[in-house]
Amino acid sequence: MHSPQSLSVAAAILCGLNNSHSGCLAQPALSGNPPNTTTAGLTQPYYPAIADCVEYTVPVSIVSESLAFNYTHWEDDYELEDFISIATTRASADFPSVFNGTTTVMATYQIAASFCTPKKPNGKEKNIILATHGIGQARTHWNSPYKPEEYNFVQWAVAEGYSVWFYDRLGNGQSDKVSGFQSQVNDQVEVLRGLAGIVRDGQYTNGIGKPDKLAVMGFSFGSYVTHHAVATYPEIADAAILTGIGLNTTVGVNGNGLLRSFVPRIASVQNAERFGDLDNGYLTWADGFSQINTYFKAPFYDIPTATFAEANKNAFSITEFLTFAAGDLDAGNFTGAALAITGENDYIVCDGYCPGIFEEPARTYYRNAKTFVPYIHPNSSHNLNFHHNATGAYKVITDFLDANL
Ligand SMILES: *[C@@H]1O[C@H](CO)[C@@H](O)[C@H](O)[C@H]1NC(C)=O
Ligand SMILES: *[C@@H]1O[C@H](CO)[C@@H](O)[C@H](O)[C@H]1NC(C)=O
Ligand SMILES: *[C@@H]1O[C@H](CO)[C@@H](O)[C@H](O)[C@H]1NC(C)=O
Ligand SMILES: *[C@@H]1O[C@H](CO)[C@@H](O)[C@H](O)[C@H]1NC(C)=O
Ligand SMILES: *[C@@H]1O[C@H](CO)[C@@H](O)[C@H](O)[C@H]1NC(C)=O
Ligand SMILES: *[C@@H]1O[C@H](CO)[C@@H](O)[C@H](O)[C@H]1NC(C)=O
Ligand SMILES: CC(=O)N[C@H]1CO[C@H](CO)[C@@H](O)[C@@H]1O
Repeated sequence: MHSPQSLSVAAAILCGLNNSHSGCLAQPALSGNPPNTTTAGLTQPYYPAIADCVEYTVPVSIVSESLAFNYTHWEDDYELEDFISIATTRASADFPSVFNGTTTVMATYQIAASFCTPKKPNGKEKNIILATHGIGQARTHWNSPYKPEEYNFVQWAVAEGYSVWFYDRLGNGQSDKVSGFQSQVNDQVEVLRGLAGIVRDGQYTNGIGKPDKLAVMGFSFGSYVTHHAVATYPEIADAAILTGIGLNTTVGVNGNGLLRSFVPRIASVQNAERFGDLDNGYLTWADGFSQINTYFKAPFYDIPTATFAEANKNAFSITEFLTFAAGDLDAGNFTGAALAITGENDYIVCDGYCPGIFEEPARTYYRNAKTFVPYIHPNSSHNLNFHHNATGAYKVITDFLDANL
């Protein structure tokens, strides 16, 4: 059910880091492969040399019951800080919900996407992974130009024979922008449902045609979008890969703690050049250290990697942050295969330590899945994609698909 969150459970979420905040560490030079300049005309900074990649702008029409944000829109960071102090005080139970009712959103959005297939197909390329990024980086989360041998999921998956379809979420990257006081999980579930249908129909699949199998995959906020989507529309995919997710929201997600460790600021004020086209509902953490606090665990990451993540961060909307768990949770009608994987020390979804709280209620939610695997990846916090041994996590994912698609 799409239950509104009250301010006091202002939970938090996800991924991303980076900002071009001038006070941050200098951006590292890219290492590993240089951008493949033969992809001239494409907009992404890098594509794996082993892949054939194309970019699309895909119109997606949705009808969504969107929660109505019922709090004064802040004009500046002073007003934002007042909102945060009210949202996190122990007296916040006396404060009315920030959401009041729903509005029906009927819209067609332009979604920017990339699709990569193996140059040397081996039969698995008709198994397509449809990936939804989190809070932080847009679709470069999956296709990092920075040390791609270590941090690029698309490169790994294509080497394993899979095709990957990945897109900028609404409000991110090159996709359409909507108000940061509206953009939220319910709308994005409908976007994913639309995209899954389009890909299943073999549209925008660059000669691959209709996929044999479709796996939906997410990171962080994108994993909640993916989870709610398969819970509500279980037929959309054959498998669900949820990275950086935790479904034990009572013990695992510390909403007040997250709102505080994110240290939110109005994004357009922090960096007008990058975020000036976003309204004041779009926020970003104060600096690279806030990102590290929330997404990374020492000594399992390198500072230049976190700096890269900060320099490439996108803003997130307040309504995304407050609604991440507000979709359908019970995936009891999903009969495909599901993998939930996150870092052992995930600060965001496990309050810093996953053992003991990761399996339930996730296993109950996925009780009718063909298989459900809860996997705790060692030596990592939330952003497992940019920790040492990210490829160890990638191997868990593609081994899971090999065994279960
Ligand atoms: C770049 O991509 C092209 C075409 O996809 C490929 O032929 C070429 O080998 C790649 N170059 C590098 C440097 O990876
Ligand atoms: C909150 O909702 C009420 C009733 O719909 C409306 O009158 C009021 O203007 C809303 N306040 C804000 C700040 O959105
Ligand atoms: C919604 O707004 C109306 C009108 O301002 C108010 O009476 C009601 O209590 C609000 N509901 C919530 C859940 O805040
Ligand atoms: C499963 O689907 C049925 C039929 O649409 C529906 O009535 C039921 O509520 C669904 N169960 C869950 C757990 O979503
Ligand atoms: C969350 O994990 C705790 C600790 O294992 C467990 O007691 C609790 O039942 C879990 N919550 C749910 C909703 O399953
Ligand atoms: C790397 O990740 C894999 C998969 O989680 C794990 O089995 C292995 O122990 C990890 N290695 C290190 C050094 O953390
Ligand atoms: C340095 C360190 O903490 N390494 C750990 C990585 O994860 C494995 C498996 O959990 C541990 O045994 C190591 O101690």
